[in-house]
Amino acid sequence: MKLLVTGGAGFIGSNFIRHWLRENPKDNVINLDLLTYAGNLENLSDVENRKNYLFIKGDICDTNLVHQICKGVDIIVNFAAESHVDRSIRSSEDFIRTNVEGTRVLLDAARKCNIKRFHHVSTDEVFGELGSKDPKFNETSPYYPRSPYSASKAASDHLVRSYFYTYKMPITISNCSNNYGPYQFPEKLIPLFVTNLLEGKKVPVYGKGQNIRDWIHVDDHNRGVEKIIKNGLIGETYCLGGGNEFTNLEVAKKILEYMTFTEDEIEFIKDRPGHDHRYAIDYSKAKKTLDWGPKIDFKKGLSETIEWYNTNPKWWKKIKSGEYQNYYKEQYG
Ligand code: NAD
Ligand code: TDX
Repeated sequence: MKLLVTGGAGFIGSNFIRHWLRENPKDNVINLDLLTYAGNLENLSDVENRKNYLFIKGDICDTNLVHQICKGVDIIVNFAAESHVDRSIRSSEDFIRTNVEGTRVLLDAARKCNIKRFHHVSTDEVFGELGSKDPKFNETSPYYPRSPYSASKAASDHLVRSYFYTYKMPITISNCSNNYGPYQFPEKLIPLFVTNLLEGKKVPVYGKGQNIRDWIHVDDHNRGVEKIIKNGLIGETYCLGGGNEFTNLEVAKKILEYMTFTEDEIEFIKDRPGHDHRYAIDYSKAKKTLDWGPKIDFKKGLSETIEWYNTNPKWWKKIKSGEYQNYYKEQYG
């Protein structure tokens, strides 16, 4: 099989490529990534010399490039996106461009090249927010995105689904909850809090810290994506979640406790505008039809993740200083 993975230099995409090459060592993987602020080739330094792995620096919005690369590809897995809610609040321009137009370019190229499977990686945020007692999101939940980020992801999901109905394109979609694990950019809650504490800084909790997220280890997510690609039914959507609902304050306290800090390190700051109260995923469809479920216990996954940041200060210190972008600038411009 020949896979085109987009956004493979980011957090989930790089962990996916590592996972796929481990589980499917004979497959060929092309990683197409624009290396925005979130893309980091150091995430893949352990696979970069493999003969069946090729990195191409490029934009998923570049029609000519994408059409060229797609020739001979069997499967496209689309991770490429602008992914941070707070950035989308500051400016939605790149979000619409990459998440919507980029997905459209990929879909048209996939159609022209008769791709066997187009898997689109999406988020639970497209469904909006839940109240504390609402039932969890599932595949039939109505779309109600409330941030520019989630609106752009919702638009991309709709486009992908429309190509199935209109052109019979062999698509699948996954909507996953909040990921954590190694190589996550330290703007997201868990790596930001852990690296701040390692640097002697406080952890900034938005509002009163009562918003709830459903945490899933990135390896569980990627195992789910692999199952969908291999066994998921064409045209179907699958919700993937971790079954780990915690308030942000609870997560902050777990991190502080593991790292032996006191709650004095918490700084409550101004809330995120339009801050979604709660996300939670009912993954029973994936469990029943794909025999998939999360395996990594949150306490264990969180402590291993904290240890990973603790033992890889070079990786995140370069990011926080901005130096990481020099790694590829000489090579790729
Ligand atoms: P990330 O921000 O860490 O990585 C995104 C990658 O996409 C980066 O390497 C970046 O360089 C690349 N990219 C951005 N614009 C591009 C363009 N125009 N062309 C080519 N490459 C481009 O994101 P992530 O957290 O790894 O998320 C990956 C995907 O999973 C996204 O689609 C996101 O919406 C989805 N998702 C994320 C989470 C989460 O908790 N992080 C949860 C559910 C779904
Ligand atoms: O400094 C912070 N303080 C804080 O309280 C940050 C960065 C976040 N938060 C809160 C906001 C959220 O309630 O923590 C929660 C998690 O925030 P993020 O890590 O920014 O994630 P979230 O907004 O939930 O979105 C994430 O999950 C779904 C990813 O960034 C998305 O790409 C994914 O689709």
